[in-house]
Amino acid sequence: RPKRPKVIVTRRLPEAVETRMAELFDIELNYSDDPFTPEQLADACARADVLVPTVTDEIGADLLAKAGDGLKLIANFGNGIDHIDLAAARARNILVTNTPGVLTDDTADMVMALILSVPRRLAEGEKLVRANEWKGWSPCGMLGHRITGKRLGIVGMGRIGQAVAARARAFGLSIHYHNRKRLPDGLERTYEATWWPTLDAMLRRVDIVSINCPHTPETHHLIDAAALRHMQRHVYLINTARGEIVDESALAVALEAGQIAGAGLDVFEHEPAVDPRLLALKNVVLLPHMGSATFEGRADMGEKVIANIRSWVDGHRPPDQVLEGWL
Ligand code: 8YV
Repeated sequence: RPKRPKVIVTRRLPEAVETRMAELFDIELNYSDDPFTPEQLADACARADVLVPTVTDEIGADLLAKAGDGLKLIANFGNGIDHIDLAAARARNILVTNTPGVLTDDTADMVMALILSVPRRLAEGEKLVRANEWKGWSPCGMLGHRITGKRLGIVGMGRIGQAVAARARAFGLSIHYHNRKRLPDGLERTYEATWWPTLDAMLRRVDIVSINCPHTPETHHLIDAAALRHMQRHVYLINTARGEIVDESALAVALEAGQIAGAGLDVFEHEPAVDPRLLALKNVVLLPHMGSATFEGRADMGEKVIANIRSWVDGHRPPDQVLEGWL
């Protein structure tokens, strides 16, 4: 393995991360910060020993088929790796790493921010004040729904799901979760969580739904028109995971029809495009994929990427290697 590998980074990273990388590796940066075009990405794969992509880079089998023999590591700057064809990478002996753990708290905080914002109409109220349209306090003005005492259904009880559960309990929500694997007894007791072996059964019983699972072929459109029909009319849907887990068009239809009460979305099916029907609705809060966007988180992610590359250079297995069967 090259001692000073050629590392191509597809997006601008925090300056301190880039500086540290330049000390350690032969790095090439994308100074424009526009995502690479498919041609630029193919060129990077052809020339790099290590590629550092982000969620905005589609790394499919076609692209990897054109990769140079030098490309041996894809050190993703981010946790979700649904934009990388793992099987194609494996077939070419290219390792893939991600940055788990360091964006758990920030993402869970964003889930709570949305859980608090949507039922209590924060965005709507803020717009009213800014537009100079607020006529003053009134007993029935800006009424929303109470959070305390409601049932939260968490879809995907991994690190982030559990961090959401811990926070939500402090707000008086009861915790329900759907996960293929049930939590060990001790953890279930910690969150006083109720496990639902089937998603539909849980959706029928909870008041707020938070999506916290990865996007995989199995979870693609997990929340589709049928799943939305299982939810009660007062339900709020929160998605900070991946837009593709929700059928965005079906969600827009359900919201327009008042089939559910509202949604808080930080991710979309075709980012950065957002279904125009959602833009017209008052009862949704729409955020630009900023769940993990903290200075601290980005610095930690950079450190993880560097640690993964360094351990690969030293001939070790990178600490955050995405293993076969991670799904
Ligand atoms: C990251 C994310 O900012 O890590 C993830 O999976 O969705 C984001 O929070 C992004 O992936 C960076 O590549």
